[in-house]
Amino acid sequence: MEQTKSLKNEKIDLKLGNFGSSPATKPSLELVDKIMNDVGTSSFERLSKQQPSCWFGEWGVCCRICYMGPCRIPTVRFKNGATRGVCGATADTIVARNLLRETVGGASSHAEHAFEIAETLKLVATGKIKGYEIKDRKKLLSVAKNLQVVSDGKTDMEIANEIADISIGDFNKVDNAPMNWVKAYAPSSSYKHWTELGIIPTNAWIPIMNAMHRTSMGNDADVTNLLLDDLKMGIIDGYPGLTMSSEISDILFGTPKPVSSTANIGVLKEDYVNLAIHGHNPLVAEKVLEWAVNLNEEAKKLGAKGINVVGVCCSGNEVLMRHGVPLAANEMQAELAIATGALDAMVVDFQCIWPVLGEVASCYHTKLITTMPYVKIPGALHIEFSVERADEVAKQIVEQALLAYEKRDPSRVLLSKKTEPMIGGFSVESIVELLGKINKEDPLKPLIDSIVSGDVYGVVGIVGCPNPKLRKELYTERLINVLLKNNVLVLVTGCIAHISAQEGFMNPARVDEFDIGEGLKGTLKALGKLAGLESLPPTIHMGSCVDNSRIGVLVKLLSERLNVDVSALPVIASAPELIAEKAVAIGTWALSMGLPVHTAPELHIEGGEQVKQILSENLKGSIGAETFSELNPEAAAQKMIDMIREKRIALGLSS
Ligand code: NFS
Ligand code: SF4
Repeated sequence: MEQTKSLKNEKIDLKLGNFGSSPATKPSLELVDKIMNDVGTSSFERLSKQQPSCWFGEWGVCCRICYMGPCRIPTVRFKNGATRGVCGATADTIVARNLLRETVGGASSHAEHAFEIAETLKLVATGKIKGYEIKDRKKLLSVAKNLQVVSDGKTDMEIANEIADISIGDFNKVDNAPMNWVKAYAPSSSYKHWTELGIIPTNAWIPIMNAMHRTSMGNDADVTNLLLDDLKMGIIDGYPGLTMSSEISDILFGTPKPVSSTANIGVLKEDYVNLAIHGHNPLVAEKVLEWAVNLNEEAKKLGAKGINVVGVCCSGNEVLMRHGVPLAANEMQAELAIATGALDAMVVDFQCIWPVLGEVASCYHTKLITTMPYVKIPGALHIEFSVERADEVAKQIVEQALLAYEKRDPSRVLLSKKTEPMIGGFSVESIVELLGKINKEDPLKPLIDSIVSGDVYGVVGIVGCPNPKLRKELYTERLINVLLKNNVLVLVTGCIAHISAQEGFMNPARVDEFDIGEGLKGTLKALGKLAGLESLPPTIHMGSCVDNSRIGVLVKLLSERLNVDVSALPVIASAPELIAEKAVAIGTWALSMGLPVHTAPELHIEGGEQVKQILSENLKGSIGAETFSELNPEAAAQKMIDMIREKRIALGLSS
């Protein structure tokens, strides 16, 4: 018995990160063993088989954009070998081109997400589709105001139609006027810097085309020129990407308000039909949720207690924020949710959906359902979604979950009953409303006062993904711990929000349990009381990855209210377990706004001396911000605290 236990512990050590370290999450570690037994693969196993990873790629000095190559530049690290590619490209040119292409990948993802939602608003406004409607009139009017659409004397549909036209126009207009969404939502100091640098985009599609063009063989070799375009791509990610997605989603589905829910794999229930929503598109997620409610009685006819919808990744965050749907799994845990043997269906749309899910699902009774014409996965059932056929498709998806439930094999189920209570749903509107209870005329003042007094020493937005390379050491949890201890207010989104919730950082009842600085703890408790809670949670969940736009709006409000440059604010952005190109693009947007950006792992720029110099030093002179990487979470937190201190001193605040 003793021996088994110690063996088990050894195994756990290796795999600890997959479900966090809290007592609530530990039982789920067994799922890593289960997936290895049942399927023969897991994220850690696949990562280990990729070792040692290729340092040329890691340092960004591998170029394969033409067939004279692939070329790689060993001399950035060793004495001998090539200093240039066949075409003469230097390490710096290769690194800068690769970085820009990464950012394009991210910006394209967010731009297409936004475009699909803007198109849907157009169809709603012109009465061409039935399944969606304008749910949040207040938000409609506020977006109209921001975009300078006159609403007086117009119907909601007319206003929505104009918003949709301006939004779609920002993609396909060919004049030289700045994009409307950038003008409307950029902080004024950032906008000024971008004007000086000449990087304000006039359209979303042309710069994406241009960036792919200029980074192809035999074009832009000038590192500064390439990096300026990288910043422009960040701006595209931020506005006709993130901001447009969140703002129009709020119009169609409602602006989030604080909502309680639960997190962890234990949110799957043995006696229910379990249906997971995975991906990023609220157009799909909202409809599936609606039909799960509609068909709940059908589940009872099968002997289940009902249909239990749970969230994975950012689709999970979308439906958590607006409906309190529990958070089952982050990106990396999606395969483990299937390995419970209790998940009847997983519906996916786009982004962060690992191809392995098809293979994993085929080892169980789980139906993996793809919905996007451009995201098909071997082993999945494809039911193509369109907003015109949304109801019909969502109904079919839920029916698939019901059919699969009947095939569930109880002998193959491994479920933990442990869940972690959480509060999410913090939109800027809900934060302002809460602060307005202290100061109605000037709602931002209480937050500013707390920053001035040092109760809130600074703010760090921790965003992005769970990277198996850093999950094992619980990088995110350790980073958050140090920041909280030092009175830093932590805002979270994306899969970091999943990690945070699983660890208990979103449970107000645990605010005394964590080692949180007295000033911050007092502020969280005082604000929590006003919200009718015992405290605000230690970390504030602001939504999915596109909802980083909400952090952007908050930054805009603060910098304009204080009339200081964004770069002067004691605010930092961090992507502590960076995976996706989207996270690179979000970081680039934050950087372009003037926020210092921390990443781990390091961006693929180590091989480009000049690129590193510009990103970590020279940009401070123009936009006032820099990137930095730190692989030790405690050291990273300390670096952030030091940066915040410098900014506080420059603002004349207590250090
Ligand atoms: Ni963001 Fe959301 Fe998660 Fe990373 Fe992927 S789901 S968009 S990229 S992995 S946080
Ligand atoms: Fe090599 Fe130049 Fe071709 Fe890149 S573009 S693969 S560096 S020859």
